[in-house]
Amino acid sequence: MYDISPQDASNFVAGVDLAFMIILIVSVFFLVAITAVMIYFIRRYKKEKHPKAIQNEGSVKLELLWTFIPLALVLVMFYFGWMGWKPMKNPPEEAMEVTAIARMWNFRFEYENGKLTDSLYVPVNQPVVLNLRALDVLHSLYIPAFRVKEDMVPGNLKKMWFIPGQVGSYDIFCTEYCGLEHSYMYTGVRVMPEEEFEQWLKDTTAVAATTDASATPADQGFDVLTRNGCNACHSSDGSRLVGPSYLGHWGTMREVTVDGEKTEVMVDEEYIRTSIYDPNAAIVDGFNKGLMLSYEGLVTEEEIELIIAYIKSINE
Ligand code: HEC
Ligand SMILES: [Cu+2]
Repeated sequence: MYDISPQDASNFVAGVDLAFMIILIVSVFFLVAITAVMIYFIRRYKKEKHPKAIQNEGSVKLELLWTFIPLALVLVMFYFGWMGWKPMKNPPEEAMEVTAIARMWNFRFEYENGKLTDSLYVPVNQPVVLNLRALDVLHSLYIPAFRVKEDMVPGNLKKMWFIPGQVGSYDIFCTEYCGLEHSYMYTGVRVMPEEEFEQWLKDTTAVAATTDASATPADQGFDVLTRNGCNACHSSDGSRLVGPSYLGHWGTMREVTVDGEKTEVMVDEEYIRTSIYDPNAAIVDGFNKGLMLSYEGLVTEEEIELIIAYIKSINE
């Protein structure tokens, strides 16, 4: 068991809030004090009351006072800031590891047993380390309730850790501007009692179960697209987003660039499959290379069948 104040959402709340309070109190004190002295001087030294200006040559005592008092104050702020921050850099050995993967514009969480989810699930009162991976551009993972935030940098594995203190649901935001749909890049963290979490973690059918098996293949296909965040870049109504719409091209010839050369390809099952697993092999005319990343290992062959069923269904 870890020693977290019972009303705190994580082990870092106390340290961060204390540093915040101290800085806030110092700031408010000086706002009030400086404003008061300023008003006092305006009245005291106005022309009617003090008609002749005097030249002040300075005072060593005053100079020392207003050097050392602020120095002491900023050192106090530094001390509490440091004490709140330092434990964030030292995750305990026994912490459970989860990999957080960010891409334009969603988060994914991968557990040690291979389970993959789009919101974070963690057990209460157990340390959790998040390995932060960004696939395309800079993102930043922020859980305000836990007082933790860390940049996610492509090619640079950073870590974040915390001990959730209370069962409940909290927000996760991306706090690094990462393009068009940045403001929609949010999800949640669900803190569960330990037994419930163990149950949840073992149940690897849970992800598949979010798709209703009795739904038509086309509807299931749409679920797959939603779950993977494809709809941030592709519309179903013909409108142009970051990528081409799903509507209107099935069975037609597509103008693409392959290895720098323009050609035409037929939009069929094979083309859709390659577009998902190797998106930069053929770039659709008028769209940018390098924005869509491969979904190999994230979207299964069966899910691609469902996506194709969906694309066919809207193009009938
Ligand atoms: C970050 C934005 C982005 C995301 C997310 C994204 N795509 Fe794309 N996609 C693009 C862009 C841009 C293109 C056009 C350039 C190219 O051909 O690579 C494209 C092309 C495609 C094509 C070829 C379309 C055509 O009209 O010829 C298909 C199919 C496709 N994406 C499917 C998907 C699926 C399925 C997902 C989710 C699993 C997905 N995309 C996620 C940006 C994205
Ligand atoms: Cu982002």
